[in-house]
Amino acid sequence: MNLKFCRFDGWPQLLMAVLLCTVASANPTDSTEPCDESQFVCANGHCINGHFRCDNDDDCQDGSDELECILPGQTCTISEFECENRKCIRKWYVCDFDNDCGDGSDESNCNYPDVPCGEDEFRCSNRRCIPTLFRCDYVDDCRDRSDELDCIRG
Ligand SMILES: [Ca+2]
Ligand SMILES: [Ca+2]
Ligand SMILES: [Ca+2]
Repeated sequence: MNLKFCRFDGWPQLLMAVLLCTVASANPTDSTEPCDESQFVCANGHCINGHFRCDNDDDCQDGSDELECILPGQTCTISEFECENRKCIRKWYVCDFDNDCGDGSDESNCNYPDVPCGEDEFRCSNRRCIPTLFRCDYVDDCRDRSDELDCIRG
């Protein structure tokens, strides 16, 4: 039997290296401890002192401790839009043709892309396009009732 390979000096070291690497890479997950109650859990899993949250300093190093912060004098979080009536709505509800604020302030000052309505669509006063079939069906599909105006009801 040829044991030449087993006696090759490189093999034990290589094996050790593989073993060590395996152990080392398994370790971080094993040693992750939950943050304690006074700490803030960053999106990247780091624990930071709760006092460092929303202090305008990126302590998590992924910015997550500075997200959703309510700034002094502001009632909405930074991911929200503050309506003129002080209501807070999600930012993506701004300029989506829906009056989410209730006072229309999320739909004012909008630069709507000037997409023409399709052939079978009706252009609402608020520029939303709805299927022509929805016109005069007693449902406010435009959300500004313009599809229910000037209807000849029989
Ligand atoms: Ca911070
Ligand atoms: Ca809206
Ligand atoms: Ca309708």
